Amino acid sequence: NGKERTLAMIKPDGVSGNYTEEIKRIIVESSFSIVREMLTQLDNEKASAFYDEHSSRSFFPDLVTYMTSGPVLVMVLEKRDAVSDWRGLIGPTDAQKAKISHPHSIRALCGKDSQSNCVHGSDSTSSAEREIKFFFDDVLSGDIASQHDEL
Ligand code: YYY
Ligand code: MG
Repeated sequence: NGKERTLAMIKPDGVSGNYTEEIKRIIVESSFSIVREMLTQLDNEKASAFYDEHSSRSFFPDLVTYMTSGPVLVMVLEKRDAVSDWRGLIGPTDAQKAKISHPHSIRALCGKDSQSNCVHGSDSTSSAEREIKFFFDDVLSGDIASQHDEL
């Protein structure tokens, strides 16, 4: 049916800043279905594994500290073109820049800077598949897996 799935996350600053309701309203109004959701607390090992591609970057230790600073809400979102549409909604990585170039984006709404940017979105369909399995190992990603009935 052409639907696609992506992994979205409300990061610790978004959850503690009480942005969950508003972000979920934006998600639903933008025609995504929330297929699964889970409030969870990342530990160092899990946060490091999630951001493994950035493990050699200078910002990595601070990133892990930030990501483990409080609970996060992870969600599997579904719609046509879910991966690119969710990336479009969240806006650029640096929330400071988002406030200027993408003032209606979610990162402009609740992010602070290039680290504390409130939300995550998978950057490709292959990342989405990996990240969905990372948190929900019983849920397949991609358009072969519209299994609402079982969820
Ligand atoms: O995919 P996205 O989250 O927009 O950005 P990435 O370049 O993949 O970086 C992942 C994550 O790392 C970002 O959301 C915050 C953090 N980060 C940082 O703390 N400082 C940077 N200069 C760049 C990224
Ligand atoms: Mg990324």
